[in-house]
Amino acid sequence: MKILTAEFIRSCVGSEQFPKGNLPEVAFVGRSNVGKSSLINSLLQRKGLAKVSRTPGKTRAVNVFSVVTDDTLLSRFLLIDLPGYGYAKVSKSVRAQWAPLIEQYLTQREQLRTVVLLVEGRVLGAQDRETIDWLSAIGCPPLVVATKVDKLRPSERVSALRRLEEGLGLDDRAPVIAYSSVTGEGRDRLWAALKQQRRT
Ligand SMILES: Nc1nc2c(ncn2[C@@H]2O[C@H](COP(=O)(O)OP(=O)(O)O)[C@@H](O)[C@H]2O)c(=O)[nH]1
Ligand SMILES: [Mg+2]
Repeated sequence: MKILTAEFIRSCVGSEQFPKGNLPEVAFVGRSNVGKSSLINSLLQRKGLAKVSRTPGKTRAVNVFSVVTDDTLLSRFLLIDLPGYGYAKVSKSVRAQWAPLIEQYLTQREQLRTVVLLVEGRVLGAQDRETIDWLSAIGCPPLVVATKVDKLRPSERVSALRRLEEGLGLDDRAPVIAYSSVTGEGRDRLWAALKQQRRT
């Protein structure tokens, strides 16, 4: 699978700025600092495309990228980088502004093909299960990706991922995809899942 083009289109701070047209969309959600920007860069093989920020919670907009691949199953789509949620460092009033934007995006888009939820491979976040339940309830059951799996010791890896799947209530039909933006592990599996998956 070759990425022919991958480019930033725009940052949306209001729903009226969401893209027009009918290209399929793949949206990425996750807690701030979970490794979302790194994963997007790794997936698209473009180093600085999505900013990798050391300050958690900086991106509050819905960022739209346009992607063209050489694969007919997913040749042209929009990659949507949704703002991270759950920052301690962002004030309540700011949070109140952008949380509805995520919800508007997820509930309004007919073009939305897949929602990818990123969780940390090492730790089961308190909110992760709730987020899956919420996404499922609004009609967007997510594809779940465990990030930063290079940080798992080989001896703990299998049990850690199993614990994660159990904690998230995932079953064998929808196992977590183990990903590392450092080693590139999981990239092929994630692409395969994205090509396959269609929201029902
Ligand atoms: N070891 C390791 N660190 C990662 C990985 N992905 C991201 N990071 C680090 O985690 C931090 C947050 O990454 P970033 O992509 O900005 O997360 P975002 O806030 O979710 O967009 C940065 O310091 C990254 O270098 C990974 O796969 N492995
Ligand atoms: Mg980021």
